[in-house]
Amino acid sequence: MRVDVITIFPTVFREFLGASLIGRAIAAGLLEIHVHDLRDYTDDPHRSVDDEPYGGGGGMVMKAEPWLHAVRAVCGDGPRPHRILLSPQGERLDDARVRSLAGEERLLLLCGRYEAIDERVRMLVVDSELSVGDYVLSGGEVPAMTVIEAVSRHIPGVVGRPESVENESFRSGLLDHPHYTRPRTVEGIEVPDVLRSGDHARIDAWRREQALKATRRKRPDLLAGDMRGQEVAPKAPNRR
Ligand code: 9WO
Repeated sequence: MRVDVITIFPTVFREFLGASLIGRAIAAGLLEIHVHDLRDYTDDPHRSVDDEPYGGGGGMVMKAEPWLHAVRAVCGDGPRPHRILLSPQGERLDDARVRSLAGEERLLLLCGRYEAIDERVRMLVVDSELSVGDYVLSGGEVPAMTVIEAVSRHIPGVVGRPESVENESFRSGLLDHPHYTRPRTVEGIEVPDVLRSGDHARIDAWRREQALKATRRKRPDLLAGDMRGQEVAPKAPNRR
């Protein structure tokens, strides 16, 4: 997969792209990432990318033309990328959307700054507007890294063991079960006996039960209506 990023802070991507999973995916040729400086696509001596809003009010608005020039230049060569603007006004990114983006040959991520972006950018060069959560940040760079990291995990070969991706939270629609490692006791808290029993059928059943309980308690919105009130385990003792 090829990902292009347009930002006024290209340097903030450097460390991120070299680290760990992403760095290895790039080195292995599974992922290609190009970061572009929006200011390179301005045509005034001050390289300005923002201006005052029509209609007044506070804050600065990102000018349309640098974006139009940058997007068209970056799209120029090769297959047409799916063009994504990261913004709190976008549709919420979730696991299903991440998987669908992973199927694209090319992505182009547009990272805004300041208080807003001229509406003509959305109208002319954006295919999807995506949000990573209902809060305002200072720009789209951190959300763009979120998209890159989440999508990369679904490119075949990027995560060493494909089961890791498949077993994770969200494919099953449930949160993860609790995990333990050595030592057996930490500040008086013991590892549950079942995990040391060696009985893998019981361990699987325990993990499924814990996952369902955790989801019901912390994220009931993830459960289908028919799973919300049900007993966790078929033979669970009556709690009423
Ligand atoms: C600022 C603002 C202030 C008061 C009320 C609403 C507001 N919206 C914004 C705003 O959207 N500012 C943006 C800053 C302009 C584009 C880039 N910025 C941004 C992207 N902030 N937060 C994101 C973002 C992107 C994806 N998911 C979550 C947040």
